[in-house]
Parts: sequence; structure tokens; C-alpha cells
Amino acid sequence: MTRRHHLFTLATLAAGVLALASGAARAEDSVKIGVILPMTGPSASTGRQIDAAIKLWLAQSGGKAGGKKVEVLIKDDAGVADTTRRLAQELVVNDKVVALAGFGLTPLALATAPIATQSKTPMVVMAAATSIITEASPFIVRTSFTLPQVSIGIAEWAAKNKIRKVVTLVADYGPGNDAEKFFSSQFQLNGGTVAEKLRTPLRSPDFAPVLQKVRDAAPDALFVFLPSGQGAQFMKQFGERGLDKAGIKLIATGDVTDDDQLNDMGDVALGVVNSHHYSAAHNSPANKKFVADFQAAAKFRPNFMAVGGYDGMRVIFKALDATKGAGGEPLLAAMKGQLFESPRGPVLIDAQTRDIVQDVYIRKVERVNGQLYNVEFDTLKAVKDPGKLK
Ligand code: VNL
Repeated sequence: MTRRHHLFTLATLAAGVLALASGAARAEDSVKIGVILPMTGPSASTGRQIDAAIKLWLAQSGGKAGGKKVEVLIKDDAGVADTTRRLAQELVVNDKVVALAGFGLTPLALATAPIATQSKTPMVVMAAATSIITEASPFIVRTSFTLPQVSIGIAEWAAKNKIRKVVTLVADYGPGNDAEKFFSSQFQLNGGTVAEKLRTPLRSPDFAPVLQKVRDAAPDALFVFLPSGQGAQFMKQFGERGLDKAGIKLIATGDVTDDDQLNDMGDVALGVVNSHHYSAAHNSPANKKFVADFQAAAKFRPNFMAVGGYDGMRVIFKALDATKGAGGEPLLAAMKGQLFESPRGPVLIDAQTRDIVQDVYIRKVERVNGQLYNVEFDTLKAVKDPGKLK
């Protein structure tokens, strides 16, 4: 080797070392959050809503927390649990994310829970709502809601409003089981009768046969829980089969009269009384600003999924502020006990259960300035998940 060649090699090496060092410095100045959502498939509206909410949060916060730049990696699991688990594994091992977030359906959250536990990665559930989820890993924090939490209010309202006999109809999986169980026991406790408990499959449900059974049973009301995205199709068939005209009142959780689809449901939705934790019509300055900013950016109305995503980002960012960007157990600890005003109203991340405590509203679908909204008319304050009071 010539002397000149030696010098050249040394210079190249030195440049390489420098580049590596500055690369490391850059990496230390940023943290990553891994978000897994159903961006395609039957629950794509949930992915679209949460994705838009995350982008709004990033724009408003400047994308920085704990003095670091926050990079959000969004992955599509198409609503398939095996894919969610694989993506979570990759995000933890390869991308070294400080937190996992998203989870559009209960089975997707449950499939990921062991990865959060093993890797000690905080996992923020922004959508899925079966009570048991937070017990699947001590690293899970929830910013959505639970079905027991929102099903009890409508059961009490029904019992107080001359509804004596009810048929229930739920999607046949975790959140549907929760809704059926907690609605029924609360309604029966208040003197009501549940004549029949009907279920439809999570995938490609056909509502015609169950609606015929409802017609035959002739209850005062039909109580319904279906996951976000199925409400419009259900409502259409409820109207087409003339159940509204047959004097069967429709009551539901707010998943059915979802703000994502409500405005296109037409007159059949008018007057439907339901209970939930968020309405785009919630009357507070914080919500008015949220809805205006969201609509300006995304060009559609935010629903309860968007608020779960927006608040989830807030919880992660405030925790990163507290840990100066560190992850693991300190980040989890900084999420517990957070208390703040959400667009939905006041919320608390319960330090013991890691689940959300929030107001639940009784609402009625009304036309406001030519658009359909869930108009809140009663409030149950600071409701804890009744699924955990066993
Ligand atoms: C779940 C619960 C999903 C409520 C939903 O929509 C919903 C779930 C996709 O836990 O799977 O509205």
C-alpha cells in the first residue's frame, strides 16, 4: 500500500466515525411511537379517524415532547390479530419505540399485550373497549372507554322511561358480551325484562334474520351494540323492515349512532336515545375548538375513536415530558394518574386500574342546523369501568 493510500483510508474512516457519532446524537434527540391501526379492511374508518387525530395532535404540539422530536410510525394491521402482533414485535425490536399505541379492536389489543409485558413497553389502547383488556398487561393504559361503562346509563334511562320489555342485539365478541351483560343486569335490577338476547358475527353480519326475530318478540325497545362502522348498515335495515313504524323503540350505545356515519343515516336515526362518552356536539369550548380544528384539517367530523387517539397522544406526550423522553417503567408511571380536560369532558387515567374514568352522557339524535348529531341531555359523572368493580 502507498502512503497516500493509507492517508486516504484513514480520512475515510475518520469521516465514517464522525458520521456515526452525529447519527447517534441525532437518534438520542428523538423518540419513536409505534401506532398500529386498521387502515384497511372492515374497521378502516377507525384507522382513518385515529390517524387524523394523531396528525392534528402532532401539528398542534409541534411534534416535540420531553425536549425530543417525536417520530410516529403508523402501521396498518387491516384488523388481523396475527398482523398486529407481528407489527408490534417489529416496532419494539427493530424500531425501539418507547410506546405502542392504537388497537382498533379487542382481539388486536389482546394479541399485543404479551409483547408489551415482555418488553416493558407502555401500550396505549386508543379504541378497543372490552373491560378485560387493561388486565391483560400491567403496561396497558386505556384512553378509549369500556362497554360496561357506557351500557349502564342507557339501561337506567330505559327503565325510567316506560320501557319494560327489551330485546338485546350485540356483535358476538368481547365488547358485545360486555354490553349485553351489563345492560341486561342493570335493566333487570331496575325492574325490566330482557325477552331475548341476539348476536351477530363480528365479520360481515346480516341483520335481516335477527330483525325478524325482534319483530316477532315485539318488545318495547331493542338495545343494540355494534362496533364502529356497522351502525349505518344496521340502521338502514331497521328502517327498511319497518321496525321503527312497528313501535319498537331503538336504544343503543353511541357506537351505533357513531359521528363518523350518523349524518348519512337519515330520518330513521332521529330520536334514537343512546349513551356514550363523546359526541361531536358536546358543548364545551375545548370540544368546539377540537371539532373546528379537526374538520379544517381532515375534512370530516371527528367521532369517539378520534378523541381516543387524540387523548392517547396527549397522555404519551405529557408522560415523555415528565421522563425527558425515557421509556419503560418510568414512562408508564408518568401516564398513571393523568387528569385533564378532553374534548369529551374531564378525564382521569386511574392509577390503580390504568383505565379511563370519564363522564357518560345520555343523548338523543336530533337535527341541528340541518345535520344529525347526538345531543347530550343528561350526564353520569366520573364513571369508572363497572367491569372492574367485581
Ligand atoms: C370495539 C369496541 C371496537 C367498540 C369498536 O369499533 C367499538 C372493540 C371498531 O373493542 O373491538 O365501537
